[in-house]
Amino acid sequence: MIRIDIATLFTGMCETVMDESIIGRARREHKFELYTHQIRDFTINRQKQVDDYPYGGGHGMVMQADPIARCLDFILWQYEKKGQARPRVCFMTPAGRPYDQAKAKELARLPGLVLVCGHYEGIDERVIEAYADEEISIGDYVLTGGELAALSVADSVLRLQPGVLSSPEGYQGESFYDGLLEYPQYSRPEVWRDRAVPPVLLSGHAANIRAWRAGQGVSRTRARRPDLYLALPPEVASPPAKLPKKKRKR
Ligand code: 6GU
Repeated sequence: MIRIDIATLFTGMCETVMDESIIGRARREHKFELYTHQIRDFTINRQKQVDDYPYGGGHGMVMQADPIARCLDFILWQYEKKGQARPRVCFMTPAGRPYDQAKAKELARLPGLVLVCGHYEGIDERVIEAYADEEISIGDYVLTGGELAALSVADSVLRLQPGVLSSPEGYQGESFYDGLLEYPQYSRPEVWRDRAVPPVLLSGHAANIRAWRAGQGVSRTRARRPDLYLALPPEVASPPAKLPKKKRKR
């Protein structure tokens, strides 16, 4: 069973998200272990200060190395005490390696994962040097803190754990699992505001439905994500299932 630890200044935010929905239910059912740690609890100064001005000047504050280091020492000691292998330590920073489903699958196979959330203008580089196995970014945009990134990583890793989703097919046919975008989905009613469900889906012809969905997956990927399309193996990309006739209005 995988264990994830999140080191953060905003434990409430992390607990709230991890207690909701599918992940929350799986957590209550002990399908994995997840702990949040308040970095401020590991300060040793009277004011419980965790940040300070940047050397060399500049605006904003920098998260100090020591509270993070002491927090990580505590987490690593817990693993050691239980005789568990050292967990992978990942710092969430916008300068990290871009996160993707391949990384999610890699992390999902590990027994332990520690996600460290920065805040303010950054984290003292020395604690990253001393503790980080890797730095992860969730995309080319800037967040106010690492929490939303850590929660995204935790969610994407936890949903791959046995028993978290109702069935493994839940993720095996989906976007990015095989480098393709998902085919479009429809539910009742059959006609909604003059828009009908594609007739093939009502045909009951399983092979035709499979073929239609595969074609949709490929054509959508080509139209929306040429970067992913070019990376597809030729046997997946090759049957250029007809391009959409009309572009959707934006
Ligand atoms: Cl990991 N942190 C912050 N602050 N911003 C980000 C990010 C992480 N990934 C993308 N933007």
